[in-house]
Formats: sequence, structure tokens, C-alpha cells
Amino acid sequence: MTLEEKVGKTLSELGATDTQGVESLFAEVRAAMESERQELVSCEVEKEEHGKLCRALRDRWLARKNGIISLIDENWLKKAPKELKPVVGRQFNELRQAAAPMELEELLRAVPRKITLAASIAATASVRADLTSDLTLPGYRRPLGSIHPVTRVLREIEEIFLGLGFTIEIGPEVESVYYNFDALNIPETHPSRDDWDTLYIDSKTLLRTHTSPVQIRSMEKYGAPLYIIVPGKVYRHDNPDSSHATMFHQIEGLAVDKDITFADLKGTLDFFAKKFFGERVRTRFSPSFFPFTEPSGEVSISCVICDGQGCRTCKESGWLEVMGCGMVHPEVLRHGGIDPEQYTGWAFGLGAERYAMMKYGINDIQLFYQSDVRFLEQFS
Ligand code: 2NL
Repeated sequence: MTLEEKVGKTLSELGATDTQGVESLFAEVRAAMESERQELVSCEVEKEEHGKLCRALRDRWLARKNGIISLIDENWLKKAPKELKPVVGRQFNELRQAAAPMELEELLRAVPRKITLAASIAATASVRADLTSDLTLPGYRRPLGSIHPVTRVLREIEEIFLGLGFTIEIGPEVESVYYNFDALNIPETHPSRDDWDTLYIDSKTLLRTHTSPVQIRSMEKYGAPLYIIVPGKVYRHDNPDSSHATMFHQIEGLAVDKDITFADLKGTLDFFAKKFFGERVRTRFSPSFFPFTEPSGEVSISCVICDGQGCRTCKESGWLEVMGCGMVHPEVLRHGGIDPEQYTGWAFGLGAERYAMMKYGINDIQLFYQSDVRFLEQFS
């Protein structure tokens, strides 16, 4: 019986009723295919004639209609009894993989001179029978992504401070209660320490509520003088709405050196605000309170929408609050291992989402976390 006749029959008609029978049948087919390919490789004919023979061989085996592989699929695999299906399936896949390079050989012989690299790969492909990709097809087009608006803001702020000689420090998001609260002079009675405001892992471990712990760690690690900014994720036990999220991004800054004064703080933060929001912007410092700074302040900028005239965005005040700041509390320097008799410092903290909202006119913080491409692609 010829091969063509065999692939026209079912396995049971051929008497292949068990694993061994199926395997030897497939081995016979593979051997036939190999010898036909070998014959073609070693035959000496004109290039054009050779191309024709390659194409004929490819069609004989791989043609979708009436090719040997297709017929095996139809008559052997599809009609195999249920218990033999896995064996036949496996054998069939091996055969199909071994046959795939013929597709490539045929294609490449049609245009051999133009794609020498591909031709040399094809030579390898005929050895490596598992290479099934058609290397002559154009590549996949993948749409270009864009930088997340919060990431953009973080990078922009980082750039400004890097330009002033600050360096970037990062640290753990899972923190100890000591670094997150005690070292920062935040008393046991402070509302932010309450279970209802903070996400605890156990009584001594939590998700950090600000990036300040990293600044304590950096003081311990490097001592003074120290000029750092600390970007990162922070967490609050809060109900999400258009201006609150359980996770957001903070950047804090810290400058510790000899003779650092409130004038350094004002000068640096005014410079920063003008670089980030534009040279027209004016800053306003007003008194505030944080346990880790003394004195403490709030920085506002003249409204970027109405230039200080009063509008909906600034609630008719002409000012937008953009960060908290202050002179580092001596107790906090001490916790960082720095002598407050010798060194002083200033610090600030800001929320990156709020900056992105102001800069791009976004009115809902939740948009940052929904991964909606229609929103994100506007920031490319
Ligand atoms: C805010 C206020 C602030 C700091 C953060 C800080 C850190 C150390 C020592 C002293 Cl280690 N201060 N950070 C200071 C003032 C304000 O953040 O409203 N953030 C969103």
C-alpha cells in the first residue's frame, strides 16, 4: 500500500489498534518524509528546478487540502477511537513540527539572494525541526505605552531636587511602628496612630502612613550633612472618594546641615514651586502644626487657574495649598542619631496625586488607579 493510500484510510482499517501500532505507523510516515527531503537536498538540478521541487514537496505534505498531514489529521486523528486519541494527538503534533521547516525551505528558496541572514537561519531550521516560526513575516506591532501621570510628576519633582544636589532614597512600605510613629515624635495619643486610620499588620508592624520613616533610616545610615528626597507609596485606612485613596504617593524632602535656617526652607521651596508650576507662581507660608517639625508651616501657591484672582478651584481664595513643611524637631534629629546642638534641618512632605490633579486638571483621584487606557493614553 502506498503512503497516499494509507492516509486515505482510518487507523482501524489499517489495523493500528493500540499504542504500538500507532507509533510504528507514524514512524513510517516520518521516515518517508525525511527520505523525501534528503533526496531533494542531495539531488543536483538547476536552481529553478530545485525551487519547483521544493514547492512540490511542500504541497505534497503541507497543502491544506489533500496534503498528507491534512489527510492524517482528517482520517487518523479525527476518526481515532477515544482511547487512542492522546497517543495519536502526540504523534501527530511531532509529525507536524517535523514537517514545518519545509514551509520555510520552500519560501526561502523562492528568494534566496535577498535574505542571506534568513537563509542561514533556514539552514539551521532544517536541522532544528522545532523552529516553526516564519521568519520572513513582518513583526507584531505593539502599541506604545505611556508614562503614568503620577510617575511623571514624581520624576519631574525628583529632577528638580536632583538639580539642587539632593539624592533619592527609598525604603520599605511595610514598616515598624517605631520608625513610622515613635521616632517621628508622634505621641501614642495622636489620631493617625488609631486602628481606624492606619493599616496594621500586627501591633508592631504597619503599612507606612508617610515616607518619613525612610528619612529616619537615612539619618541613621549616613548621618549629617544630608540632602535627600524620598518618593514612594503610603497607605491610610480611609474610605475612597474623589480626593481620598487608601494608597497614594508621597515625596518628602529633608535637608540637614550646620546653620540650616527657615530662610533655606523658604528659598528652596519657592524655587521648587516656580520650577514645577511656572515662574509666575508666588508662594505663601502660613503657620501649621506637625509633631515632627517645629515650627511647622503650610505652603500655598497662587492659584494656577486664576493666577490668584479667585475661582472655583481655589475656592475664591486665590491660593492652593501644596505641601506641609517645617524645621526638623530636635527630638526627631536625635532619633536619627544626629546631634541637634550641632545640626539643624528642614523638611517637607507633599502628595504626588494632588500635584498631578492640579497640573493636568483631573478632578477624581480614583482615575489614577483604574488602569483605563482612555485616561492613561492622554499622558503620552
Ligand atoms: C504633609 C506634611 C510633612 C515632613 C512631612 C519630616 C520628616 C522627618 C522629619 C521632619 Cl524625618 N519632617 N517630614 C515635615 C513636614 C510636613 O508632610 O502634608 N504631607 C502630605
